[in-house]
Amino acid sequence: MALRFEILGRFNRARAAQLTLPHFVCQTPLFMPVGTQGTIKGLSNNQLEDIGCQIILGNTYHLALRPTSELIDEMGGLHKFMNWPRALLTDSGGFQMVSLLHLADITEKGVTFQSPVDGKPMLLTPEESIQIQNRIGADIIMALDDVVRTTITGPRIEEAMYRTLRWIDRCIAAHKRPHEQNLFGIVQGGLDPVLRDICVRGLVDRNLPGYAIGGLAGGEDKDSFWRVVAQCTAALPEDKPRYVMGVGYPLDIVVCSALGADMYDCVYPTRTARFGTALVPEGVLKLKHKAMADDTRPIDSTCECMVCKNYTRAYIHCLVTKDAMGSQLLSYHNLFYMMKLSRNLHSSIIEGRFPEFVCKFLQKMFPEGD
Ligand code: PRF
Ligand code: ZN
Repeated sequence: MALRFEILGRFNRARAAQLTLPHFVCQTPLFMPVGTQGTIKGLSNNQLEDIGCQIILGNTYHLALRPTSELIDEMGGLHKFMNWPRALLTDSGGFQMVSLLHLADITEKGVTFQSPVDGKPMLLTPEESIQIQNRIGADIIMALDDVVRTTITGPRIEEAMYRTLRWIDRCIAAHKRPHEQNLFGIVQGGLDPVLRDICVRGLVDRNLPGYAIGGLAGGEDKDSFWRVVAQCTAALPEDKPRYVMGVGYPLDIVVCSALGADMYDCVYPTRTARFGTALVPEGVLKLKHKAMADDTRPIDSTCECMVCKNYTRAYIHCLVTKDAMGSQLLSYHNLFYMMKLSRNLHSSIIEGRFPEFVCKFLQKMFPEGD
């Protein structure tokens, strides 16, 4: 195991912890921005550090295609290659292939897909995914899982859950750097509590350094989503980090943290920035809206970020459709918002004022009469 997870405070099921990884000491609850090609689109590493990013996510699938894991290995690993001194996490690649390339086909061997480079069929096995992630060298690496949409039903959900359990053993056997990199297992099982329970137990038996809750945030209703998170967090070990994959929206992060989850990742804050949307305590602010054209206020007058200190809504409105700087400034603000939310969750849990924080958060987002 290459991590330490110390719980510093609790409020009912919510926890605030210190997660010590090989490259950085992180505070949880924690949001991890997603950088596909070894960068968060439009932001420099210095800016990410200024914002308070503690760990960023890279995708095995993208990095393996370009620049390739062999090259990253030759360059001394991804930390060195991209000059990022803090923590990194890589996802195993299967989910990206299935969600990006609808042609991906999953068999017991692994995930088969057509290479977007030359169109040739390629196979990503659990062993290969781990080998690639060992070369990339992230602090946390993810097991290859069989992910199916939560909105489908029938035997395919069960098949994917049992396959995920069979693949975890192949991942563990293939992992060559357990003292430098932490392999997290991923709980699958769709919305079925019996399948989720079998999967959690199976993974916990393997005594992994951390666990992820996968297969969610794929279009299921909120009630089902939160129920699965609640069930999994209740069954996972207290003393290990719990990561809800592909989440999300600020409200979901607050709810999942109340349910005992610790880590999150999502493209939403940066993707929505590129569409001209800012995250604010009231919800979202659409900078493309014509009402912004002569609005001299900052995006959010309560935000202390570099963008809100220096630029008006009118200026960002003007940039947003014409210049990459518009989406860069919005990405900066949105990630600052997510990091501030993570820090507020952490400190309010430790200081015993988590309920007050959640009430204020909800009151701002859903004011009376709206
Ligand atoms: N598995 C993996 N990556 C993921 C997910 C998953 O289930 C999700 C949730 N749909 C996001 N990213 N490996
Ligand atoms: Zn701001």
